[in-house]
Amino acid sequence: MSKKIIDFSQLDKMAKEFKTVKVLNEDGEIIKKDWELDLSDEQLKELFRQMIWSRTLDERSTKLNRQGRLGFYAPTAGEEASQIASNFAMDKADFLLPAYRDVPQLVLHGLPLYQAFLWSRGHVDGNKYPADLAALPPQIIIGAQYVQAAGVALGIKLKDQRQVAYTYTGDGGTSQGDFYEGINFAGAFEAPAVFVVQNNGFAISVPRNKQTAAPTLAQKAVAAGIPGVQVDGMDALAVYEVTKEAREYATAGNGPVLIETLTYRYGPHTLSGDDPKRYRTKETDDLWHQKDPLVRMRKYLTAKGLWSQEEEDGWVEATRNEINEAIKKVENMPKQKISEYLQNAFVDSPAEIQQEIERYTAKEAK
Ligand SMILES: Cc1ncc(C[n+]2csc(CCOP(=O)(O)OP(=O)(O)O)c2C)c(N)n1
Repeated sequence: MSKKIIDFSQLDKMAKEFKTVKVLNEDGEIIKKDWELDLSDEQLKELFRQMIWSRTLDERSTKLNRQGRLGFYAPTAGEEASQIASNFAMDKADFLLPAYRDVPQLVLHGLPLYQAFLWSRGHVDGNKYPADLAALPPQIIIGAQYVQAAGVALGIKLKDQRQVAYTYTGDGGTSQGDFYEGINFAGAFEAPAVFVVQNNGFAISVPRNKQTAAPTLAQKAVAAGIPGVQVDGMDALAVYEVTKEAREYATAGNGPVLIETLTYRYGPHTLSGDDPKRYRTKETDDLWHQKDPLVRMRKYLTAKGLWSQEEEDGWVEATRNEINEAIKKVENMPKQKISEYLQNAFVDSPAEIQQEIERYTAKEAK
């Protein structure tokens, strides 16, 4: 008989239990047997239109940033299935707590595009949200939204509403204390939160396998006593289905769910000085391009007779026009006043800030 009491093979056994959920293969064919899709033809087209919108927004935002017309920008191309399909499973009344890369979901949830651009340019008006928008501004502090999402979800539960709070972080975010606190708290209070981890392989330049010894990020849910699921994050139908089920589970009063999406960002981490060539090879990029979520959906829709080049071109053009109008509006607005910026820092400004406000107000009046 072995003298060992601890079952050290438990770790490996557990990792194998977290299989990646997939629905569409790279040829756009449904691989799940007896699969019944929860989306009508119209909804499928709308989901794809939103994904095209997001890719177009990414391309234009990158150019606008390079022209000095946008400020902070975190590229999203490659992550459309993860971002847009998860958002597609949500309700308007659900509360979104986005991270800096989740601007597309925020705009689709109801933030006017010009305000997203204002946020990128550091203008306070970018944070003045319409009253009916259930969302917070994007968070730059990694993992912080997880704690806030747990709190918002508890609020939803106390008000007896059938909604969820949903939030996003990256793979790196799951190494933060806030991540564990958030999922633990929501689990303990059975708060209706949907936590999405967008595992795009890198936290800036740090590869996923250098960030944690955990074989999957989905299994981090186990310690919090909540369900965790890993899904192919380049497969819009799988992401949609998983998020929809997670939402139903949470709104039925069962508590939160953690979803890990396996995805990839084609561009740099942000446009503020990162060069992905220093830590990623062309071979890795090429491999992920073959899994592209748009190509996969296009093939699937074509086989169903739901796609045409003309229609897609029309969507791209409409998006470009929408972006042009939004950026023009932003550029025609009065410049941000420093006094106004300072007034937004506190409800009751401390004496030193008050002095600064007065100093700048006098300067700006000249
Ligand atoms: C608390 C905190 N620590 C460090 C940073 C600096 N930082 C910005 S992005 C980033 C990496 C995030 O990687 P990941 O969570 O995988 O998200 P991704 O950007 O890849 O979606 C870091 C460390 C920060 N913003 N906040």
